Amino acid sequence: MSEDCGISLEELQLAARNHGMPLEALREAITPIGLHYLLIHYDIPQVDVQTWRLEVDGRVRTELSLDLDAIRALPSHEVIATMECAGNGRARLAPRPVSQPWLLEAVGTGRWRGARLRDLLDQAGVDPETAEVLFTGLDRGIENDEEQFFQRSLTLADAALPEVLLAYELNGVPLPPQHGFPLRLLVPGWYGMTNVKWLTRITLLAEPFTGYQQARGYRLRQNEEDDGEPLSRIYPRALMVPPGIPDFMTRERTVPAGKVTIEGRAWSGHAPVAAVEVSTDDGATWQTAELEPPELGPWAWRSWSYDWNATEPGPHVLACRARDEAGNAQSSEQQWNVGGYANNEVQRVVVTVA
Ligand SMILES: Nc1nc2c(c(=O)[nH]1)N[C@H]1C(S)=C(S)[C@@H](COP(=O)(O)O)O[C@H]1N2
Ligand SMILES: [Mo]
Repeated sequence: MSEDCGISLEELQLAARNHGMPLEALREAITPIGLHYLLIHYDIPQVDVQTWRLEVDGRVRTELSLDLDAIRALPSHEVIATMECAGNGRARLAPRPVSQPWLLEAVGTGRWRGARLRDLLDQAGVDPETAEVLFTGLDRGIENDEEQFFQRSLTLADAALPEVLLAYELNGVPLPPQHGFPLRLLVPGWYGMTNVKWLTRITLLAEPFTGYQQARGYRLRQNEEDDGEPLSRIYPRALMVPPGIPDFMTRERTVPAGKVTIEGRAWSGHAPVAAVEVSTDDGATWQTAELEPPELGPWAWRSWSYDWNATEPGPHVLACRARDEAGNAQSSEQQWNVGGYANNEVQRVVVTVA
């Protein structure tokens, strides 16, 4: 990062709270809990599980107020899901949208366990005229001059998908405070903001939700007047484990000459990953990487590798890119928008062959 990007103290303050996944952790199929990225708009709420309840209200036959045992008593399901923040890649955009300044590390893969949302909705009895399901977290703050709880909605059809969970476990243990204890929504394949943490209320709405995080935030807007399209599913991305060893300050890499196996993971929330390609000449030419089968199921990243014959001493720019079976691909140039969302420009890593 030689360019002076002028990160402000406010951005640093966000970045120090909301850490990313160190990219060497791409070696792990399931991200260890402390290495999974974090994004928390306001404060982590302190929850007393004895008094905590999940309220279900709005257009339902029976309003519910459930403790954690009641949710654990529903049939439990496990989903391995790769979660990525919609702002991943934001920090290199020019001009830089001022928010959490992610480079590429806002991703992680968890083994989530919970009850199916649709089992709970069945229990409450949903009015068929319902338009949306609103999810409210316990965390409260001020954003865009508006005091609010963190809230997001889904259409009833999306909420009823079988992979959508009310998750109470991550990697075999109760959710840790930073990931939404005691309960969070998990919508596999969708950008991070969909997965409301510290869930306290589910409300069935007759009309679409128009709160800040839905109507203003998390939309692809070209200017302040533009309403933009809402973000939903994750666009494809491949990331590599940075090869060799890093320089402490620049984090540029050094490898010894010879065969270098470049490895990484690739994902898409739209469709299965179709191919991963690697370039060792800054994107001038691309070679097909070896793509492993989807061993972790349909909602998780897949591992890939490519053997590079690194004979020429000096600096090289490595890059990787994925595309999915729905025809979505990674862009070779950044896609600017007001919020700095869904920027899946290819990763570049400078590696010096010694
Ligand atoms: N209640 C609540 N849920 C939330 C958020 C939040 O700030 N509050 N952040 C969202 C965003 S933007 C992301 S990217 C993911 C991050 O989940 P993680 O911190 O468990 O990785 O949580 C989402 N759910
Ligand atoms: Mo996010």
